[in-house]
Amino acid sequence: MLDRIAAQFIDYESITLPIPIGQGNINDTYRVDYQKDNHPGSILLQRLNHQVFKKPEWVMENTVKVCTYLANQPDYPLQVPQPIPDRDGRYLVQDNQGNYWRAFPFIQNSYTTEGLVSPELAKEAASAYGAFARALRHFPADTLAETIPGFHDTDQRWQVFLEVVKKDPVSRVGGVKREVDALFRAKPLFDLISQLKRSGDLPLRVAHNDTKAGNVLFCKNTHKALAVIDLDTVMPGTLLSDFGDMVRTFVPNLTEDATEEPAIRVEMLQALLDGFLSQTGDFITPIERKHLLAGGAWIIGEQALRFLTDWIAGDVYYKIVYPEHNLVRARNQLQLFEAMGDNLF
Ligand code: GN1
Ligand code: MG
Repeated sequence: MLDRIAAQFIDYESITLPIPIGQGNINDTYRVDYQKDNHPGSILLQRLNHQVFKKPEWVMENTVKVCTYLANQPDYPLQVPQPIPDRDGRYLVQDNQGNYWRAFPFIQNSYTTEGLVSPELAKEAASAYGAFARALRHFPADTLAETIPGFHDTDQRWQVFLEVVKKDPVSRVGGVKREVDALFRAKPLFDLISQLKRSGDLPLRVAHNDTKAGNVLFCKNTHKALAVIDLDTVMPGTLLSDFGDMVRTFVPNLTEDATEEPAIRVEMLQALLDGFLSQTGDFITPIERKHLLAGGAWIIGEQALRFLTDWIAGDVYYKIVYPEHNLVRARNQLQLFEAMGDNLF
């Protein structure tokens, strides 16, 4: 089946079996190697999860707009993997089960990393995300579609959480009283962030919204960043959530799936600040600068809220690998939230 999808995007004489790559919780990604006129080529084929992205065509519109803009910024230091149109010029192809597929160039000699990274690599990634924010600082953010409405609207997520706790559809609330209480301790910070957004103190910017280590391509030889990838959640948003998701994913000494209690690696916070501010320091506002670390605690708390909501709802959003996966992730993020402590921001 995948070879037929691939044939929509590329001409080839022979093709290898698609190799699954990446560890995303939402989409499925494959690398396809092929031969054409005795030359090898590779593309990425990706199934876009249309339960999560209800308007797949909006995702591609945003992606194409942002890629085109970035590719036209002479001082953007990174490569821009632009989506590949199919033979009819469309960026999405549907299979006979109704799934949506798109293709990207595979950047040779690159790697991504999902696990723990060194401070050097974290600084490099933060600098790449900073360069991305910098290149898009004059892009009219409000012309982008909200591919997932209210993605970082924590007030709205809080309401959804309260409703699911009330409904308790699969009788799990009794077992998570401590976790629910712990989330209430994050509420004052959620309120502070909402207030900063409402007042206009946090300017609306183009946000990437998934700034984990795994969304930066690094060069296998130099370990320098080559590209920022995964523009599915590029939307109008805030700079704090992008810095915040970096803190969430780079700073702990364990990944979000770990069952043991994660700790903060302070040297990583510094590496992220150094890398990010090297690109953004001259244009971000003093209020943004002041709240970067609070952004970290915010996004960690919000992720705990999202995982716990999904656990209580009966695992309807995130892919899970074993039954208690969402609960383990929620506990992990709550412990991380506590570890961030008030002294850091
Ligand atoms: C999802 O699939 P992945 O790992 O790129 C999620 C992120 C979460 C992350 C938590 C569209 O991202 O927001 O932070 O899982 N993406 C969406 O692991 O909800
Ligand atoms: Mg993603």
